[in-house]
Amino acid sequence: MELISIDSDADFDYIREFINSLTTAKKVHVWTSGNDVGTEGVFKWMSNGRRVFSNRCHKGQPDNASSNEDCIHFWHLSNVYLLNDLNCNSKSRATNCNTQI
Ligand SMILES: [Ca+2]
Ligand SMILES: [Ca+2]
Repeated sequence: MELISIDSDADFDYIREFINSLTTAKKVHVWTSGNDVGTEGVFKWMSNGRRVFSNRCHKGQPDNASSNEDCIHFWHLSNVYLLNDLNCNSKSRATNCNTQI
């Protein structure tokens, strides 16, 4: 299994629409490969090492809440999916998206 990396706004929009189409009844977290495990505050995609763009994050995110959030996921909040950092071990309503784009 490979977690997704997102290289452009167009890819982001495509993936978000895909996630929305799959989870109409129950909104879930969808993990991506983005993380700041290597250097706190510097988020990179695991597969290619490119920086995660921050213009598609929820307001105030990423916030490294409780100094323990290193993994990027799609978070459905205020009726929209945007990115957020979350504890990598969180299992709350989580799923994976390993579709090749
Ligand atoms: Ca972090
Ligand atoms: Ca967060």
